[in-house]
Amino acid sequence: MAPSSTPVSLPALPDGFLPALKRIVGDRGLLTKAEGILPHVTEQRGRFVGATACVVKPGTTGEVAQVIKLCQDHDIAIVPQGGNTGLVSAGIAFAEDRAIILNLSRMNKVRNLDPLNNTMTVEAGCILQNIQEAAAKADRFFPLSLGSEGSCQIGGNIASNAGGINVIRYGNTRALVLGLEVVTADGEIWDGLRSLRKDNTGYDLKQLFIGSEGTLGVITAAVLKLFPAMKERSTAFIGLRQLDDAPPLLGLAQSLIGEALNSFELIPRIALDFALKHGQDITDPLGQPYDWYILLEASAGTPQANLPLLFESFLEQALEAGLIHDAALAQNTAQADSFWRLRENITLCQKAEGGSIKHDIAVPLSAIPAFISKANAAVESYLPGIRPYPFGHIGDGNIHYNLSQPPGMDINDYLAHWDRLNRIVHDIVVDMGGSISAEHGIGRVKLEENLHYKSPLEIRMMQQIKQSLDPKNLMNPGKLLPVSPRS
Ligand code: FAD
Ligand code: S2G
Ligand code: ZN
Repeated sequence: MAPSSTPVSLPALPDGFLPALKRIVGDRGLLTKAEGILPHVTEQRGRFVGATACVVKPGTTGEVAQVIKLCQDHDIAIVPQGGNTGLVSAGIAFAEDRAIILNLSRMNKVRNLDPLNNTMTVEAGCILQNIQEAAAKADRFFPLSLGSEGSCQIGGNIASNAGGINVIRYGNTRALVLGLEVVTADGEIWDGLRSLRKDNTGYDLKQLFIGSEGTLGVITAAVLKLFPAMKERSTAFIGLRQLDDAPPLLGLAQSLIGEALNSFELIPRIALDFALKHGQDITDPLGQPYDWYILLEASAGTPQANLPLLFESFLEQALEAGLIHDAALAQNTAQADSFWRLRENITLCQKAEGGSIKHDIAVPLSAIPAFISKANAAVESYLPGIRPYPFGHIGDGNIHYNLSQPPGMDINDYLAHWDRLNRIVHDIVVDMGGSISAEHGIGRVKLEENLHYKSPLEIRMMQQIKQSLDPKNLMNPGKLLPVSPRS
């Protein structure tokens, strides 16, 4: 069941707790008034509103450690928070969590950038876009890129193991982190900020915290991998004859363009229609309607790369093979950016059309056309008038299978179908050997669904790890794993 969204009265904080907190972080590091707290307890889509007595914003790793120790002493839970752009309510506190929110925004320094070692050491509160820009200034490339990059923070990206549009070439966040600094649940500072590609001295502890959704400790800094700056970029917006042609088209692109291929994104006609209707400065790149589009991009580190030639021969061969109807090859950066503006408008423009019940799923790439047609048939027979809105990172098997509210249906009547539609879609996904959360994580919103599908052994193993690293269950209780009684 989705989390409650009716804020209930909050248990008061123990006497002396707030003054002690203020002594650690000072006035500017503490929000206790409702208007200051509200944005921190409102989930991205405004679907759920949580509750907390205070938001604390430490300025240093030492302050984070002191805050955690204070919470330990008073048995107060902690919800770590970055940019609060998460989509599974993992970064907000709910009344029943009896937690404070520990927001990392003030820890936003780039501690070191070593172009020769191709590494960058950043604090958790660095906004992703600022990291990308700092890397570019040093003639390097940091490939993590998502629609929320203007406000999400690297600590949240790491804790949610974010994906985005460049995963087929560079992997998820998990593949981009070399070292972490973490404050553990008992307030110890673990300095794991190693900038090595090889370190085989025991368990790879950082991997426990990557994707842990704030349930094991607070990430305060990270060493990130950097790559050579991209000097050549080719971008195409393609109209498909049919969805079945997407997997062979990717195969052709990978065989002809090779590892220079960064992104391969699926866009359905309905998303283009919504973007043209609600978006700013959006044009239809092909000028006539197709049912499905692919936005793909390749890049190379050398300006003389023969990427444009490879790209053109790929498009010619795809046309000859009857895999595509039409294509627009961006003639300049402005045109390439206009294709991406369309893509990044998809979420916002769906919101403008009303309620969206979202499914962030992954199935084997070859199964995606079958999944979409099976899921469409299932949801349309369950709720006639519902509008499937499948888009996203088809290149790595991840589809955002979002369902737009039937026109004319009351939003609350529609959202009442949340659980039933989740189960219809997720049953099909799991039958196809897929995952019910490809990149957004579990949080609170998908907790029950995850428990339904994940093997009891996997849940037990995760609970054993949680129990050993956070025995008092203070770190983000009730997210990712079922709430276990506080010891
Ligand atoms: P928050 O939302 O603040 O927190 C997310 C999780 O991380 C929570 O569990 C929180 O407790 C934990 N956390 C945050 N900071 C820390 C820390 N320092 N230490 C420990 N735990 C911490 N996601 C994708 O993966 N791919 C996409 O393509 C994508 N596109 C998006 C597009 C839009 C328009 C929007 C609104 C969201 C999108 N997202 C996407 C979801 C979201 O942006 C990502 O999950 C992002 O990584 C969250 O970062 P954040 O800083 O906002 O984290
Ligand atoms: C994206 C955003 C969330 C959604 O844009 O790639 O991760 O499902 C998604 O709208
Ligand atoms: Zn995505």
